[in-house]
Amino acid sequence: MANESVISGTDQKNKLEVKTEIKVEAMTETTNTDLQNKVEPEVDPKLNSDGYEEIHSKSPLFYDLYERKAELQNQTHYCPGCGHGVAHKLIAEALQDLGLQDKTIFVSPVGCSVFAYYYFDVGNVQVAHGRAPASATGIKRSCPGKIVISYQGDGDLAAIGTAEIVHAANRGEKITVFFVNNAIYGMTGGQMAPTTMIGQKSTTSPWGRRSSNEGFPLHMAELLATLEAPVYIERVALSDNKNIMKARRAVRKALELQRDDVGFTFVEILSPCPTIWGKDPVAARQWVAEKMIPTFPLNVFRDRRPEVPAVKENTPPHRSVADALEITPKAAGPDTSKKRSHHKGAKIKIAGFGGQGVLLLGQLLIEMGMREGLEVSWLPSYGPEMRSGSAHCHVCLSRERIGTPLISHPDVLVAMNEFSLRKFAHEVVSGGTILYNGESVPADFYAPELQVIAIPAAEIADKLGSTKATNIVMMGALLEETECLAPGTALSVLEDKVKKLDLLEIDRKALTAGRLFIDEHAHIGAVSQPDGFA
Ligand SMILES: Cc1ncc(C[n+]2csc(CCOP(=O)(O)OP(=O)(O)O)c2C)c(N)n1
Ligand code: SF4
Repeated sequence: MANESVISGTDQKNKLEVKTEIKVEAMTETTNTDLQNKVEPEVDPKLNSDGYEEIHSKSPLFYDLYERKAELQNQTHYCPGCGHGVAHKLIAEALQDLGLQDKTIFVSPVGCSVFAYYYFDVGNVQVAHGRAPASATGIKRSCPGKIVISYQGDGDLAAIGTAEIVHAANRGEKITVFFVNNAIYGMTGGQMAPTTMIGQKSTTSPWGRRSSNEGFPLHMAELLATLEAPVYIERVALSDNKNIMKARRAVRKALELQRDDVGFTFVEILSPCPTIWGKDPVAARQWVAEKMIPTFPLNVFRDRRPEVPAVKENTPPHRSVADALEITPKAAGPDTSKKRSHHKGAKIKIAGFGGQGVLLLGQLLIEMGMREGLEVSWLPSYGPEMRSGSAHCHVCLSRERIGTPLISHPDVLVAMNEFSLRKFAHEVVSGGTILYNGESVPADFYAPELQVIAIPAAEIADKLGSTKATNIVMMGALLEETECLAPGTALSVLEDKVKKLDLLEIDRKALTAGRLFIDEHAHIGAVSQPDGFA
């Protein structure tokens, strides 16, 4: 029985689904008896008139539904005939077959494949334009057991990200890079890419690329193959079924090498972009074969195991992060263990205007979290003005590893002004808390599912000697209300960080005053009622 497998994107329907056709040829021996008893062969209902079985399915590694626009959850955003869909399928199948799904972290680029995280049911990170190899480096070095994939277009990898890819390859980072080369910027409407071929028209080279003016196309596979470190570099093409099968093998091999911890692997995939090329999907594939392959020859440019250095290289001592930051010896304050024992972590957003100590409050909290042995993250966001412009930060304190420092739905909002209260209140989880720096919650502010506590922090700090301590009053209130960290830790952090003794004294009092305010007033008068009155 001959078994021929043909894989092609059924992008006519703009779906990622791939039609696999299996041709089944029955091997029969004809004998006289057969002829006498000639019976019409049974027609297998599964086969179509050409003798192929059509299978419409997608790899289980893809999400069942793509959580994108409500009306488009069964299909990808790629154009009909786009090579990204086929490349996605090859990667998904390889990860599935190699049993790597749960270990994989996929780094999506900027470009048409920016939404790859909607499709791959693996760990996903989306990064800035061209930076995927740098981000992948960080991820792989901090999680060496993971399979880290940097998936990039030619504008992303060979234009804005040239430095990142060259240096990641040169360092021999143990990541896999899939480089989808369609000789154009797809997402932004067809500008010339570094890989645009001589004579090829684009919106920025409407006369066709000229070597005298725009230079020659970059051959990234060949360029990277001049470096010492890479272990595997191959160029493949999605031009026809035979080449797609070769691409399939290359994708698999690159991932296997990463699984075996061998070194840097790179697969360049020549890929059709029918929309920008102005061709139908079939003609676009032909164009890959007839125009791209002669310019970018298919080849294995590197396939070797790294040589063991002749001289043993010095390995720097491995130190824990806490050790490197010199935070281990500093014990938390006296009552730390008591508080920590019921601490479940908190996601906090602190918002106000520049100059109110919004970002500093966040930094103090994560320093405290580190001292208490928690996982922490701090993500600041502010405008061009250093003072008076709006600023906020996301603070995550967790017993578990933090997936993202971005907090879309905080448990606690510390609103340092009314603008921030109104702007961010809707983000707070139902049942969450808002600590508002104000004498009372504005009369028309209504958030019945939240606990809103108004704290006259600026006034309290002013009475203590400096409005600069407003953020510390809020910190005291936060610690008392949520018990997210121990006040003793706060004191030890303040003692280390605040160098001016008079200010430290005010901060100490401010911390206590914030805590006392919660104890004495919060649950009596300062919490907003469903009718909106504090
Ligand atoms: C810093 C920055 N510069 C420019 C852009 C605009 N931009 C978005 S995608 C893109 C080109 C992507 O082309 P390519 O990497 O070839 O991917 P394709 O869309 O063809 O898959 C550009 C220039 C951006 N988003 N960010
Ligand atoms: S513009 Fe080109 S690369 Fe982008 S989705 Fe469409 S066909 Fe694919």
